[in-house]
Amino acid sequence: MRVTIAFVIGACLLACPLAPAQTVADAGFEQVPVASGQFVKVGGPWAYTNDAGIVRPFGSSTTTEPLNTWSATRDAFEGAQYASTYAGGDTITQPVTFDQPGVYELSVMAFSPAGIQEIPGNPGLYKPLGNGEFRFEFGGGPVGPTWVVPVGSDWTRYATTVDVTQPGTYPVGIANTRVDVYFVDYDAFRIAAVPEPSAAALLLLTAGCAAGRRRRRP
Ligand SMILES: [Ca+2]
Repeated sequence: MRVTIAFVIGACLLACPLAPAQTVADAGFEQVPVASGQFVKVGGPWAYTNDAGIVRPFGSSTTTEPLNTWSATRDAFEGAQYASTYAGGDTITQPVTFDQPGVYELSVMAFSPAGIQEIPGNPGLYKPLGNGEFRFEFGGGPVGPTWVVPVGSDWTRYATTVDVTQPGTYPVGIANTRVDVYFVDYDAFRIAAVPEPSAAALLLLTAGCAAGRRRRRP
């Protein structure tokens, strides 16, 4: 019986290796201090393009200046701040070092506010906000499906998996895909290793089960 238990414990250790922790710096957009009801586009480990930046609720853009349109109409999912994006072409990325190859899950909390927006660069032109759309970014391009963030939605976690074939440092983040009138706000970015049973572990499990069956025979 001791042999069988040792087989099973060994197999489980091989099948469920301790996942290496991939460090996402400032995953909740708290590092750069932002005044209440304000918006900041530079600083910290993340790089922001177009309208993307960090907000501290509550507030929304009252300017129609292009590339400075933002929204902060909910409390942060965690902490006091989060990232805001407006329409297509906005990206939020940072370099992340992966020490080991493997499958990793990228995920982020997101919501899309409802309302009416004055169109940047077109004073007096108002349009209703619609659904947001984004994809995860990995290695300098989009990865996984296009996620629709329904207009008027509350914080929800969206996730996709990436296959890291070589250890290294890769840009990781999100990119808004649809060119339209919408906001998507983001918080609590996460990266987690996805454990996969190795072939050796499956062989050990099979051997352990066989040994167990033999020992149970009278
Ligand atoms: Ca936060």
